[in-house]
Amino acid sequence: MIMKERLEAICSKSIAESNYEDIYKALMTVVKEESKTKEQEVKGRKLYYISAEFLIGKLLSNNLINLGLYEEVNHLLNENGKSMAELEDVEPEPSLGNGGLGRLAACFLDSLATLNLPGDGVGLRYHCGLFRQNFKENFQNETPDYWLSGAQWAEDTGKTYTVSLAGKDYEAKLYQLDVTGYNGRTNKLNLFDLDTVDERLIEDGIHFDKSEIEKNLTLFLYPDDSDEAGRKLRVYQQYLMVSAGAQMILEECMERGCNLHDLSEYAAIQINDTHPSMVIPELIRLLEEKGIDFEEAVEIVTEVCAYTNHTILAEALEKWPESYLEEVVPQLIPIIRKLDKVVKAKYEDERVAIIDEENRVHMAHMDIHFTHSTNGVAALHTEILKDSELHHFYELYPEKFNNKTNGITFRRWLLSCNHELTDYIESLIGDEFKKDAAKLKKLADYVDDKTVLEKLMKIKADNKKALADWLLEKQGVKVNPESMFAIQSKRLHEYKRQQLNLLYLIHQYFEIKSGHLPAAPITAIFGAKAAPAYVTAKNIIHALLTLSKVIANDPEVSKWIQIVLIENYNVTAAEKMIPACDLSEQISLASKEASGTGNMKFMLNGAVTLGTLDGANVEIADCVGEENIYIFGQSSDQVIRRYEQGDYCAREWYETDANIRRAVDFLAGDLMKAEGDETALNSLKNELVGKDWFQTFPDFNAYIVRKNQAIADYAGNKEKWAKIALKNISEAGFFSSDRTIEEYNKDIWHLG
Ligand code: 26Q
Repeated sequence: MIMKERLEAICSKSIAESNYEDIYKALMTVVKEESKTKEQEVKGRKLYYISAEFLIGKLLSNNLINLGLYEEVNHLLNENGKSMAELEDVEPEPSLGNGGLGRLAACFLDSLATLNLPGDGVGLRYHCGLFRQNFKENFQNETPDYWLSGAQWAEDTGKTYTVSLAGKDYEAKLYQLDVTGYNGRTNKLNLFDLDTVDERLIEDGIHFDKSEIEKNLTLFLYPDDSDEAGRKLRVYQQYLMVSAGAQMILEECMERGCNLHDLSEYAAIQINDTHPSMVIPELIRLLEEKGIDFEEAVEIVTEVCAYTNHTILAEALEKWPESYLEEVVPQLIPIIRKLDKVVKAKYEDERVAIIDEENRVHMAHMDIHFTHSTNGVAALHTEILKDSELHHFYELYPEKFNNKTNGITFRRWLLSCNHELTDYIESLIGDEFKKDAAKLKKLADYVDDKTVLEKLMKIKADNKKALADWLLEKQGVKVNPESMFAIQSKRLHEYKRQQLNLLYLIHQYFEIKSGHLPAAPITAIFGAKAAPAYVTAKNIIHALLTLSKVIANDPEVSKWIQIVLIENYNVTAAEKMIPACDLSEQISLASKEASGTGNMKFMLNGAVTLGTLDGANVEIADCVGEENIYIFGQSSDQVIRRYEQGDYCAREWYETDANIRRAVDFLAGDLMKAEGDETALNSLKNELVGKDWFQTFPDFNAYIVRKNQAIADYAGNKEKWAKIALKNISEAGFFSSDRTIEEYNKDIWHLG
């Protein structure tokens, strides 16, 4: 049946008469039917990617593209006076992740299915995803993100698994949603939930009663962990996920003929950071229950599991007090203690122990000892793990350490979010790049072709106009599409240094006031959520919102600079922002950003990077060459040395550098206080002058010089700028998650 008849049969009326909700539901049905035909029987080893986050974003358009139905549906809508954009607005975004780690998991699922590899996701079905952010009186406010209303992609499988938490049994229900590959197979994302969870528990904002587990367990993605009840809830969530997940994995493998001794021939489990690490003792427990002795169970689990590290920030490495685990998962305690004993018998070094002298359980340590692979997510990150953060482990197990530089799926981050650029690339080099990203290199043939360069800039201009329209409609903000769009979008964190960008904008304010005008007008666009309990991050948002008003009130400066914070930055917003970006701000303190993946998305869409030599920026610079990227700032070696010496004194920089002092004083000066909150602004100023833990000041002047250079190049020579953009697109192939997944498969998983 052709699409029109299929949809009209489901809607029981013509497309023209149907509303968007009807069409959305009908298309969901069609997609589900089509994706079902692409399910494949699994032979050999299957991957289970277990992760507390899957930041999948809206699914309709992406599924239509992957199933080859997009053009037909788009045409049909247009014929009937409807638009895909309005249809997309009907779908709520599942924000089941915080940021990079969760989005990476979603990109990996797309690539697995596209590459025809058997690989499912395992996670949790949170009733509310990451909080919704809105701005009120220049502050961030949080409200719950109810996304589970209306038609659902995920279906109730009818299967449940019993999970014991604090000595009580709970039924974890399995929901599954289809992961369609681009011209590939269909895999599954398995999400567990409890039927008893009750959204009425939510009080004002995102607060809720943390005492009743059966009512609140999967209510929120990462509930506030600033108090003890919150932290424990996180352990409850993690164990629900790993216990139900492990039971499901064993059941599936046994159905396929596995006798458990040979589990590694049926399953590979990738542990996405330490959040699912309890899967190790849980699998050992389940194998022992089925009659396998401890030593063999440990061997099997070590062969099956592999661990990915996403951070070197010590505070983000999970260490649970043994007492928490004793309360929540007493059944794992004897196993964890046994594993700790095995380690202590082998290695005297306290630094590699699982349970430390303060009775804290180091999840990452358990992962490294009892999996066969530990990987970092960019070349520099992996080197830092080996040389410093995890050096003692590297000495014990050099063969376990490996790098897998992150990637992004081109289906969502080019084909779906930037149709105009995709079509143009296809008209130049054919469509092979959609499945074989390395083919983008062919674009390099056109770097001297004026027509191509002009068209590229025309596409960018169209995308900027589209973002401007969207901003006006969503936030009532009017921006100048002729200005340079410099975008920093990522979670708000001091190490990512939105505050460096903030100080630059203040610096420009002074420069403009004294007659030193920038080479082009700039729209500085931010997208960032701050963790609700992270005071300094919230103060940085407050300072940006306040400065935005101060500048808007000043006609002399507002001609040149406008600051826009996008409310509720999420995947959907990113899809609008990324194609419209001229300058991609990747300015973390070198050594701190494990990889970054936004940097890759911007590059692929023809933005030019302004960044430090951190994370995957290093590899982007290697690919495009130093003339096609704006690099500044201290090297990671210098930063690490400064930390080791412990002699960084922010106040000295503040007192001796006039630029720094001028900008920082303005931050908490009269103009800002008139518009903003004195306490918050003072506290941010004190944080910077008194500590500046992420070394903003030493990079400040280098950032100003490099950024101004980029703006001058953009304004002065559009053709040269277009060439740099084209070079960036042509070198983006390496950053396809298809390449990343192929490496994981070759080195770690050996699927199928
Ligand atoms: C830990 C303990 C208690 C509460 C929360 C957490 C927690 C939650 C989320 C710790 C870490 C995360 C998320 C980390 C993350 O997104 N890391 C990013 O991973 C990306 C994919 O590898 C990298 O590109 C980024 O550099 C890295 O920051």
